[in-house]
Amino acid sequence: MLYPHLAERDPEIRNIILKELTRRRHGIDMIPSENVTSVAVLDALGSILTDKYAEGYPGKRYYGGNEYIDQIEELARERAKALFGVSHANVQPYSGSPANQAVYMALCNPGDTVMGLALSYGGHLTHGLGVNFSGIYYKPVNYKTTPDGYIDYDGLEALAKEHRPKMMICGTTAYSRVIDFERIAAIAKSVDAFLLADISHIAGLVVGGAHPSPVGHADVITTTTHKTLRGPRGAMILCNGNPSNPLKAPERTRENIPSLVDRAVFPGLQGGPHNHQTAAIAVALKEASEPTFKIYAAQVVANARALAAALIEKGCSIVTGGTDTHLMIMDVTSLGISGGQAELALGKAGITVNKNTIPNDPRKPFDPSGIRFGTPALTSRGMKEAEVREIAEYMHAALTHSEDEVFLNDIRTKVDALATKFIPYPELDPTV
Ligand code: DSN
Repeated sequence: MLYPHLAERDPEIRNIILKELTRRRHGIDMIPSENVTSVAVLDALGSILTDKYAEGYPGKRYYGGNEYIDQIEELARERAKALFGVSHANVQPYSGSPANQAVYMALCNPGDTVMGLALSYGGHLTHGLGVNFSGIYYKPVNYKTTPDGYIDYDGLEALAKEHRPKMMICGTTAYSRVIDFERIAAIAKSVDAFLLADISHIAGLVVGGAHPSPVGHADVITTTTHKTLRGPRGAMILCNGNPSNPLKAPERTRENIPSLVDRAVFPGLQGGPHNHQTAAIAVALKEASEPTFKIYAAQVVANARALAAALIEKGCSIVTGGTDTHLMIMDVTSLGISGGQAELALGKAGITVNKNTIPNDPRKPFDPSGIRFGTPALTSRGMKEAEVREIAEYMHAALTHSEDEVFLNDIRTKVDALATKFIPYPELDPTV
């Protein structure tokens, strides 16, 4: 029986978890920031490590009894350093937004100018947006993409020269093309700005050799651990150099970035690290260093390319005309529907995507012109190009019959037949 202790203590919660597991088994999750972790990652995440307080860093804790927690955090740090090829890793950020917040705190003063890709053009809330801490406590300047959807590097350079930001951010949540870290680093250097690369979406592709690495170009790198990296929810901050004493305020220089980062995470922003999460990150990093992960990363991109090509063949409009990564954005307005309607229709057909703005979107973010979807989770389930081409058929059929409930239900039956051939978490059977 799955979750026997919950069955005894809280069957209500257990039943809802099983319903979610069943939903996942019978549908296809194409939200590109989601994935299917290994059951080993889940084991670490559900472990007794959650009970322990360990404020501080290995060897320098504010609580006793941390000899084994230290070993876990050290393993996670060492694995992160080896996998990404950096000399310092902080594995304590609770998630991606707190990791980015820590970098702001480490490298900028409130009121400093920061520059990132606009959210509505594929950036992130924390890359400089008025309603987020990044726009409330700092002065955001946003670069955009050109009308064809590629990052406007010339525009970025002109803005950097005009505004001379303290920190520039590269990294995306809804962008399907390779990021030219070298070019952005040269621009940051020319205006003496720190460069943060937020590789949350592409970290798994980077370590799997399917996207260039920002190491050697960016001053500091943040990543979540639960997207293409296929770990638990969580985040890491990576950089080069060695921390001195993180409890003394160091000068804001490039050499001091490791100390500045550590000090910003704790005691600057967080208290006790989530040790169960750290252990699960360590497990995911071990898995990502195995040769099969390279095959996974290459297949994620091959699947995304095959999906984009199949959709374009059917007349769908994919921003930039394709993808180099794990995701793509589709403009659905030529089909006579909005992004919200597309998300709903696909949901009824058993395919989960999210509505998303397209570059220079004339519509509002709550019901924009596009949808965002990708291949990390379905590739983890073992699907390849043939299955992805089948999915393109179902997506196109659903999108062109978005009002026809009977038709959508018929598609759902076909999606179910495909989904149940590639069950996520095959070790976890909700029916027993
Ligand atoms: N919410 C994440 C995503 O879906 O891309 C970014 O934080």
